Amino acid sequence: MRTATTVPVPEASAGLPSPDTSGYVETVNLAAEAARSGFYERAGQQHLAPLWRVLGGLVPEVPKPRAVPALWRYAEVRPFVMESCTQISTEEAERRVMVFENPGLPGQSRITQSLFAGLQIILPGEIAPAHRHTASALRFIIEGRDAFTAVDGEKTMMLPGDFVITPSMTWHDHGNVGDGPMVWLDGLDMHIVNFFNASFREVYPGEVQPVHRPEGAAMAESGSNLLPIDQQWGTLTSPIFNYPYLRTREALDQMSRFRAINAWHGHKMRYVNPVNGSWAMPTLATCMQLLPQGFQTRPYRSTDSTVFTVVEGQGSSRISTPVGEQVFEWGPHDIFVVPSWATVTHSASAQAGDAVLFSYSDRAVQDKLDLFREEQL
Ligand code: GTQ
Ligand code: FE2
Repeated sequence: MRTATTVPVPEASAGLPSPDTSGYVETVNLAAEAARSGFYERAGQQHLAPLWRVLGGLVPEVPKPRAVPALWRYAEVRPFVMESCTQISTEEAERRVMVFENPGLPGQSRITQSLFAGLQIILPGEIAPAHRHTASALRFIIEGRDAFTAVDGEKTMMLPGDFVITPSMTWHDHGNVGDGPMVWLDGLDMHIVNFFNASFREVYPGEVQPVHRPEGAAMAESGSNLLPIDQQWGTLTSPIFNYPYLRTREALDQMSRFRAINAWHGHKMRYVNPVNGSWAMPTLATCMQLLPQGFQTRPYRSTDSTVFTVVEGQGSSRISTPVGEQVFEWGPHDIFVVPSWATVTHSASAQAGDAVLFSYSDRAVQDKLDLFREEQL
């Protein structure tokens, strides 16, 4: 794990008088605060608190994420994921996942304020039993083959680089029918769901759900720029639940041959829901980008904290926040996170071929709420 040496200190608890003045609006006379402590004390007994002591923190001038930039090298993380298999079975764990914890948000299962990320592993012959929940999940396949996920009665086999969706409240179980381990990155929106106290979860009566659709059914119905004329879709989640890397990579490769490159993103594509043209998932925005060998992006910042994982190539990302600047060197399967409003430039190494990065963020929510902002520097 690489991270900044400066990690923001958590705010002091609500004891009075508080030595922490970070939330005060600038106009408050701090010398006069002591004289007001009796008033604060009496108001507190009525569960009332003065806004002027906290307004600056409640409504900051610019985003001030607790989450810090961080990088996890796959070579350092993988041994722990493997060791988790000797510690616990999928049966006992329900899902065997090692969770990425942002150093600025310890103990909260958050890689950013709003996003969850973890590495899930399934060994040959294992099954992760069926359940469903309001939280949506994405799977980005890191290594292995011959493992499947089943979603509402349809199975899909997964290969490295595939982007697989588990929509809200769909029954899902995973299994490995191959002869080696399968590891994928789990991205979930449960922190967003829990922010609204809107979470439900149910365990399926039985280890796996019945499969009643042929493999490839969803792809046939909605994965070829064609949709059945007699079908309505009732959710905001894409009916395509596996976007195979083979097709994504081919699109990026062709694009890079004829299209002018974007100075801030390289060749960057968003995964879309073919039914409505919006993001593939209602809460999580997912993208794949190609940075040609030796290419360096111009500095960029946006309000969506973003999780990246490297699919191909090598390179580095320079990330600047108000507390400092860091350069993360990355290669295949490494995972790094860029917090809201941090400025980032990505560079693809001049030696290791084109770099390909998968990313997900909370932009799909911010777009719907008219909160998303970006700056191309
Ligand atoms: O695979 O169903 O990492 O429900 C967290 C919650 C994975 C899953 C996670 C889940 C799953
Ligand atoms: Fe789940």
